[in-house]
Amino acid sequence: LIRPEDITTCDSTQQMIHKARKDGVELFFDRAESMRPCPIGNESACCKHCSMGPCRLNTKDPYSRVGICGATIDTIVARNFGRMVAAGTAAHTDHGMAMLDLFRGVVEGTVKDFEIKDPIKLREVAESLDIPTEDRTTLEIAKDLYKALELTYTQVDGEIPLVKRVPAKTLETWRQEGIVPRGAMREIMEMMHRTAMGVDQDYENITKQISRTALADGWGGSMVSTDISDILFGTPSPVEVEVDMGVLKEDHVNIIVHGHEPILLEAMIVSAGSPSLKQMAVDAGAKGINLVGMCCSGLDVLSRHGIPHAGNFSSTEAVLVSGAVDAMTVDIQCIKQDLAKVCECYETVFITTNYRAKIEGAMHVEMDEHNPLECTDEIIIKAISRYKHRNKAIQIPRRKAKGIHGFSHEYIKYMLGGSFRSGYEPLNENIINGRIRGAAGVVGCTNPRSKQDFSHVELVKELIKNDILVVQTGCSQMALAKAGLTTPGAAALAGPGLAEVCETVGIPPVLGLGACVDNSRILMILAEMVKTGGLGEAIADLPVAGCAPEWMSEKAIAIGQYFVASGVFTVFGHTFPITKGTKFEKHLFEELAGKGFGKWGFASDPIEMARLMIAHIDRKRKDLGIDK
Ligand code: NFS
Ligand code: SF4
Repeated sequence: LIRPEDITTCDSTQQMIHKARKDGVELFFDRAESMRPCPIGNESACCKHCSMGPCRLNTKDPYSRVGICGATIDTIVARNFGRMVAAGTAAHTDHGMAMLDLFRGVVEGTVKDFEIKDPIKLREVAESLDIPTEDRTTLEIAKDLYKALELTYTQVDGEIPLVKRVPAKTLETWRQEGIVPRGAMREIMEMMHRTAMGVDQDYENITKQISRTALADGWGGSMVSTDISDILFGTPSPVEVEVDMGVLKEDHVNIIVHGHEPILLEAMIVSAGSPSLKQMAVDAGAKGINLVGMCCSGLDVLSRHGIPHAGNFSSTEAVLVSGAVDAMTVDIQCIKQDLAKVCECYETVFITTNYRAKIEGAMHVEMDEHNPLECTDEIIIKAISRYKHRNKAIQIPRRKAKGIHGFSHEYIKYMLGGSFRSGYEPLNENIINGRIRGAAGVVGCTNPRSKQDFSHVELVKELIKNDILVVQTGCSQMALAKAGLTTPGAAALAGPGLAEVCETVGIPPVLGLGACVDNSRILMILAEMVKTGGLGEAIADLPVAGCAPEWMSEKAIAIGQYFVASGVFTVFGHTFPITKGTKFEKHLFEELAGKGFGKWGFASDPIEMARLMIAHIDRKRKDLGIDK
């Protein structure tokens, strides 16, 4: 058996793997060991888009064979890649759609338990879409905004509304290529159509639709999701939070909320505050109710309300092994089916809440946004009852780390500029004068095929050491939070220029922006940097780079592609779903940059990832004439 220390650098998860082995409970790490990936599928060199196949091509000699229909390796890998982007985009846009449903309910008055919490953001978003705001009530503006944002999904012709935020030159590139998204539904539909048997069989043309679909995610579905979440639940501002499994409390009713739609945890917070439920917990012998987030759901409420967070994707089973979790409740995305089994082993109540995502063996308590507390009250009652009947040995890892999170792009603007001249000028100035070399987004999942957290942490350390400011989202943010790098004190690990800026402003060198849909906040930062001036005219001119070192989800591929199409050099780690030595590879990894986009990069080792990113940033600095 592989040693836990070789599986993960997360100490709590290591402890839980040891315990799981003692308890005879299988975790996904164990299956990752015993199930080797198929070498052909690993390079995406197979096609099963029709029943003449499946056709498997030779990854060692990719042009030696074609599919039965004649599809070449480039067609096959491009189509497979396109379908990953379609699936990832669908996930983010459907999540955004759920937020839009909620917003519509609030605007129409049919949803009473939520309200517009941030009318300032509402006005800003409306103004960014040229919706008149002067002398109008919040509700009037909200009604117009709803209609405008709905077009992000449903529009069949024209340009999605939020492209108004894209720097002019970047948008010009998209127009020239004919890839400005019309509406997300149309782009996803067309992507699926074009990748079906016998349709688009030119990898360059397929790539155009891949970009168009991905852009409908980044500047569409994800951005709408972030904006509406901020409007309804508040725009994040820095907050100190505790993370890691040590946030579980043995003498409390522990409830973990894992998934992606913020509404579940927002409603849980209200229920957990109810005096009668608190009393019920006390009557059961507990000191109180302890709400804890995981994955992106957790990041949403950590950023907004400082709710503690127990860990990232690779720790969602491990945390159950503690025996201290009375209920785990989930909604959509990144929820491993085997959580049901592990919950059963530890008698943890496992509850699905979304009609889209039921799991065999789980209890289903549906969340209805018109009456959300009915669902969350019931979850708490079930958790209290598990607490009362706890009969498993409990072993909670003692590790906890404190950090500052909740950096929205609005707050970054305010914080950098101070109250007198809020704006991105200070960031741009510090990049131009060389104190900050550039900026990097380090984001994305963890993956049992890659030592958990290791690449995230080593990469970020290397970047900040080289004076590169790091922004983060998703499971990556949690890796760095656990490692203690989201505190202002971490500036000690930064290079002298970055450290000076961090100390002056009082920020960590690693800024957590929230969940994966909040990668849209990174796009907004990039757009602001271009508009502020001095760093070129397009996003592709900026000295920035992105990385998802331990990615696993199709959503990550969609995100990577929208960053590439927006102009960012984007490095992925540990594996990449295309066949090496193909024209399609060359297209993604080299040629796109020549058309005014960014491009993809790949490396397995975090120091090598950093080297690629720094080299790109230095090249951009040189092009801008700010290398000294
Ligand atoms: Ni992002 Fe959130 Fe994590 Fe990966 Fe999954 S939780 S949306 S996909 S695993 S970062
Ligand atoms: Fe094979 Fe072509 Fe059918 Fe794909 S579409 S399975 S390559 S015959």
